[in-house]
Amino acid sequence: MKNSPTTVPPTSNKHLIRWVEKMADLCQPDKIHWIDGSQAEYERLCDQLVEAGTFFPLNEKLWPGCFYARSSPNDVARVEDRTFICSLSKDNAGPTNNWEDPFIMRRKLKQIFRGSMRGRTMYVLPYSMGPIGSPMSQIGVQLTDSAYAVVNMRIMARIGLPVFAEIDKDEKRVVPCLHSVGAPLAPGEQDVPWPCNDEKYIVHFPETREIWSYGSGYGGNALLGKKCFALRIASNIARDEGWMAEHMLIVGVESPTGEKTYVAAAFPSACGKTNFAMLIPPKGFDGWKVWTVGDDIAWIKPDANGQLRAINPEAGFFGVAPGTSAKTNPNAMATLARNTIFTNVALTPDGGVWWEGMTDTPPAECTDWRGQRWTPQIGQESGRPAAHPNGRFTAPASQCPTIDPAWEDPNGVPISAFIFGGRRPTTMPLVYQSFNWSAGVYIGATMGSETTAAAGAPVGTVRRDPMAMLPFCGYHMGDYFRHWLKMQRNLSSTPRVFHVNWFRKDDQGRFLWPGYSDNMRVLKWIVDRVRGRAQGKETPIGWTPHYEDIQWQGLDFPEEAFNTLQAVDRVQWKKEVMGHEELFLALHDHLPPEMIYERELLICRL
Ligand code: TSX
Ligand code: MN
Repeated sequence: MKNSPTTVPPTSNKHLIRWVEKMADLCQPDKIHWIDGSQAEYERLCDQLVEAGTFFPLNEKLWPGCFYARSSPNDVARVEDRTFICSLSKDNAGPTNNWEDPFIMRRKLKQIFRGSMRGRTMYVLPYSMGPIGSPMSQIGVQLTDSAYAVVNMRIMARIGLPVFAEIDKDEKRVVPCLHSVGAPLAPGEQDVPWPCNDEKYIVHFPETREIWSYGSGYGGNALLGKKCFALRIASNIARDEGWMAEHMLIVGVESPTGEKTYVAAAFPSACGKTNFAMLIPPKGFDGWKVWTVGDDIAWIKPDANGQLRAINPEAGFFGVAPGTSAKTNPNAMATLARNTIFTNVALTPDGGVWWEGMTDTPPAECTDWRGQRWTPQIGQESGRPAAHPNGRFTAPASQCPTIDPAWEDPNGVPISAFIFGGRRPTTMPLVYQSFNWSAGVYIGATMGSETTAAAGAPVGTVRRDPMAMLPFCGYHMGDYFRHWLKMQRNLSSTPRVFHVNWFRKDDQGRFLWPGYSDNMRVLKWIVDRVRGRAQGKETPIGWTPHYEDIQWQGLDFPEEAFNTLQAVDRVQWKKEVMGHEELFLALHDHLPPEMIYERELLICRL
């Protein structure tokens, strides 16, 4: 073979070796590097990225072990319109996914990947989503020409030799993932700090369980273990095997007596999911602790006793930086204080990082995410933020002060409740509990956030995002609801289902609820309900807490304000239910009848 490997394959898996050779033949890299996952290798790759101008090492005193990167301005986020589900039948992908015929797409991909890695190294990156060896874990191998993707994946997943060993153990099935930034180099051509291509393809083959990603080096487009595998491909595997791959955080709530209750929660974007995953109880909650298991993805499976158990398939946090501060999320700030990769935030003159919302006063001067000089005045005049709104930190989960002692338990943690939420200025009370499982699935299926000016759609309408899975469900959304309903069959008891809304406003546009730490008051009621300790008040939409069911110690929140916050307005709710129809029409032929029944029941109760 022309591409003589620079390192010897640390695997005996013939299928894997043959696939690597085939893909190298297609992509024509200069070198092949089998990733061992060691610290020394990580440091060499980081040095190389510094050499290439992709990474700036941060001030070792202020930000030990941290690096700073700026992406190309045309590669700053996931590209949903370039994301494809290539199932054999279009019907299987459903109306909420972009579908392309797998044969046509394969032909197209072979064409664009041909020679795409010329002048670059192809890294063979084996990774385990979930603790290595856990019966709930899954293995992928990502071939990539991006060292940036490799070092980020080392934080976000378990990678390297132990994963090869796991593959070799019993010829485990791996999900092949091919990734190229789509920027081959001619002989002697000078590379750019952030190579990528204007034309992007994020492609999933659910039947053959493959991922092909082209043209982007950023986030979910390039760290293929995360959204591509752990959600889009895994949702297909989970449906076939009777488990759930969900876009959910997982927390463990510990009471003063040491009783531990785990819940999983799904929120649309911009609801502060990572903040909630790292919540610190407020004053008045002595002895209560919230432990973090994960902030983004949960793989959830019934155990032999019919109890749902969940793992966090990730090993790090790929969090949105803007808005993260010592006030909004001290645990995140502690987590990202070292060994963290920052992308598309601002660089300060002392070799530190900054982003909007990190401190009350911005630095007098810094370099913005585009590499240009930025001062508060320039920001004000140009309207440009110093950090990109989707600027990120990649930080090891193990560094989180509240990381749960059981976060790497191979058997997962027992899940007692699901929480759905959304950003809803009206209609939705702070918290309510569904009457039963199918009513709960209905709540998840119809959840969403009200659109803001930033979101594109007309302001003031609700953008539905079922279970926060709209961009991540790798098959038909109607079948996905069906799968949720069917899960009940393998459970001894179903988790309790709740809906929360931290974002209800008064008619002056002010938030009615302080949020953040005070969300613990809601979480405690949820735990008390799960444990059969707290009262519920029956309303048309579900059970809500009485004022006295909430622990108010440390917060002056009058009963009248609480009643406003919890109000179920029949007029608003009738409008709300009408709004559910839109999504259901789009899914009509795959929509489980239970969803129609639940809607009718809700209308009757209203
Ligand atoms: O993350 C948030 N959470 C969850 C925290 C565990 N945010 C930030 C959302 C953007 C990512 C919130 N914003 C929350 C919240 O609970 N609530 C709000 C709305 C809010 C904002 C500011 C105040 C109150 C509510 N400030 C004062 O009352 C002073
Ligand atoms: Mn997410």
